[in-house]
Amino acid sequence: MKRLFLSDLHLLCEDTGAFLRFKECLQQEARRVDEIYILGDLVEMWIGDDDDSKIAAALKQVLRSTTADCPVFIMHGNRDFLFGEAFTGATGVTMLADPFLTTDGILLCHGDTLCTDDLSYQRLRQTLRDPQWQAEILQKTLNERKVFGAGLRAQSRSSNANKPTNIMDVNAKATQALMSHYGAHTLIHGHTHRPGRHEHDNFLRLVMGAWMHCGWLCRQNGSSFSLECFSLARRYEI
Ligand SMILES: [Mn+2]
Repeated sequence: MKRLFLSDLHLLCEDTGAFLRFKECLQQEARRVDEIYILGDLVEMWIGDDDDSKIAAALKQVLRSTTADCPVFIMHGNRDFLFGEAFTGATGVTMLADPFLTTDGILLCHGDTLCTDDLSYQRLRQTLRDPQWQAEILQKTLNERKVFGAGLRAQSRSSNANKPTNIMDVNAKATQALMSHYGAHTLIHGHTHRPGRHEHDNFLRLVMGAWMHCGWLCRQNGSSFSLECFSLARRYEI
């Protein structure tokens, strides 16, 4: 099985290096791998499937053409928790529950549920993922949601700036408990923006980085996993 995993692209505009590399990456990899997984925070903020911005249209177009060649699975992150049925219908992607266990024992999650030391974030997450709260947000006009989304991003920046960095990483006990519960041998996640390969006693943990200074992906080829980073300034070539 050949799979490609991405996360935390935080795409903001359709004409940035990150967006162009994302497009090239999906176009090329869709012909080479069996499945593509995007484990949350694909975009910087998703304010609803009716978003009429250029990036929303460009994103849907890229995903639509990719799913014609290769199945694409997407997990909600803490920025794109409003991806809904209209989005999946327009793009052909399949949404995944968080966490998701593959048939070959790989556990996938965005990563934020494991940051249990960050109590204020966990409280916020409960609200953001509450279906009733989401339904109320989606009742607002598109313009109201644009303002709301910008406020949420600003709030995230300022609250994270004042937090000790260790509480924004995954909690070791929570991670171990999750892996034992699912009996998985490998964990792949993002969210923390701390890319790395961690060989734990009884499982491997691969953390994808955010697409800031470079692009990141995790590649599975059978039982081997590699973490790769690449320039966002030059055309993506396999
Ligand atoms: Mn995140």
